[in-house]
Amino acid sequence: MATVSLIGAPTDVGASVRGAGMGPDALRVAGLAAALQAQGFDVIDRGNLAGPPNPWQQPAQGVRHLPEVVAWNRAVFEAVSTALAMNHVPLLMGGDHCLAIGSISAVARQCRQERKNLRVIWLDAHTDVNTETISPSGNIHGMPVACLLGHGPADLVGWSGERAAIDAGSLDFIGIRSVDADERQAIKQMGLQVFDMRHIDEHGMRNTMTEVLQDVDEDTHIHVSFDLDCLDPMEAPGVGTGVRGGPTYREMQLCMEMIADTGRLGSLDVVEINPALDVRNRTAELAVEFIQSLFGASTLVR
Ligand code: Z70
Ligand code: MN
Ligand code: MN
Ligand code: MN
Repeated sequence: MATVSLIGAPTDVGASVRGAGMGPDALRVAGLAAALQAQGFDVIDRGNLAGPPNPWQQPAQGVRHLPEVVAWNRAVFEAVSTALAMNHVPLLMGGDHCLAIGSISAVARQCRQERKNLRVIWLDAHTDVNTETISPSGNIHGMPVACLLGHGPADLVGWSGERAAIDAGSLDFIGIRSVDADERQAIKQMGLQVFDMRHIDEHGMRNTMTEVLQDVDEDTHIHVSFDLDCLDPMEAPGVGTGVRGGPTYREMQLCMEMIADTGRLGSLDVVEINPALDVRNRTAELAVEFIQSLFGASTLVR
């Protein structure tokens, strides 16, 4: 059985609402390590990374807290690289979604070295493909996808060793229902594959995931970047920017189970849990349930 490396990154420097910095401890309190251990995994909790506090400033040149976001991502990049070098499955506990820049850059670099095909599955209400020139907010948690595709603030681009850590064709968005006006243009220009809520409504989660996973082969490393605001806020109230109309509990379980069935999950981000807005840690507990499914737990023996 694989070893899972839990990496806490307690920060909200990329977010518009304070509180996501408490996410790692919310996941610990919800029993994440014990849940994975019960499934037979070795789990090492690496504790929390260190980084600068949130200065709570206004955006400058289109971005908020750029030096702080760089510092946190540097720590994430190093920790994820270390876990991958040991052949562990890194599980990044955010923190806000800006941390996917460091996490996925490290994964992309490792995949290139091992000649593996990286596939990124981005579970989110938002596409996070803004840049400093088009972002309406300046919040960097709305920009990680752009940075990973080689667009965005220079300090956050190129970390994997190539300008683009991933190409548009190896990234799939699931659950999308909030896209800013200029972001829509960027999605078209970059040729991104968006399985939005309309697609899930019309085709169902099963057909959607069959399409997403069709070209996964033995040499594929799947990275899941799981923003908890992908879920409907009725289910997951503990997020900073909830958007009505997300996948149901059952749909999200099926999504996780179908990814698990490929046997190719190699790394994971769990981000945007905001305990300050949650109800009795419900969102972190929900996250633990979905992570269990993603790691191959199944309700019945089949
Ligand atoms: C908006 C922006 C965002 C997460 C909100 C929101 C982005 N598109 N991302 N919550 N996780 O400000 O760029
Ligand atoms: Mn996000
Ligand atoms: Mn989001
Ligand atoms: Mn695709």
